[in-house]
Amino acid sequence: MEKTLVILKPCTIQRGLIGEIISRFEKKGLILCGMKMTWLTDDLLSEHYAHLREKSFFQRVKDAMAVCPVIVCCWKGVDAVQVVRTLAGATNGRNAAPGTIRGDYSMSVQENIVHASDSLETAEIELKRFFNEDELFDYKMNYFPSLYANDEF
Ligand code: IDP
Ligand code: MG
Repeated sequence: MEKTLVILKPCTIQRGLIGEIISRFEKKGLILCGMKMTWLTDDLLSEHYAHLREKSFFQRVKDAMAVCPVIVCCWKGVDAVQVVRTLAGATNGRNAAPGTIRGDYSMSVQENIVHASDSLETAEIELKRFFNEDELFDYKMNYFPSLYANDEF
């Protein structure tokens, strides 16, 4: 089963949407393996957003991520990386489909509620970036037979 990283961005904390957004992932059937509040540093954000370093908005995106603490979560499930990206929706909240998190809660390309890892390789790197090994947990969920068929996991 895959594990993926989600960050509830400062805009989500400021707008009082923490419970709503976590609830989306939980209701979908993803399993929470770790969660903590942390205040991200500019150095960590430079690493995390390295793929945007040539963009004019690089510093602004990093500053927006450091307005207040964020909540980092690890979610587990079959195809969890793609499932979470689909739930998150398109980067620009104004274009994101209704029913997706960004489509339902965001009017912005920058203030778009969540970060979600974009591939399995990225997820592995990003989980190591934000969590120590002893902050992630594997445990049994009793509702598994209601969530998946035997041959799905
Ligand atoms: P993603 O979050 O959908 O994976 P990325 O292209 O990886 O999108 O960009 C990372 C984050 O940088 C976005 O979630 C958004 O907050 C911000 N961002 C991306 N493109 C723009 C832009 O054109 N203007 C302002 N912020 C942007
Ligand atoms: Mg991305």
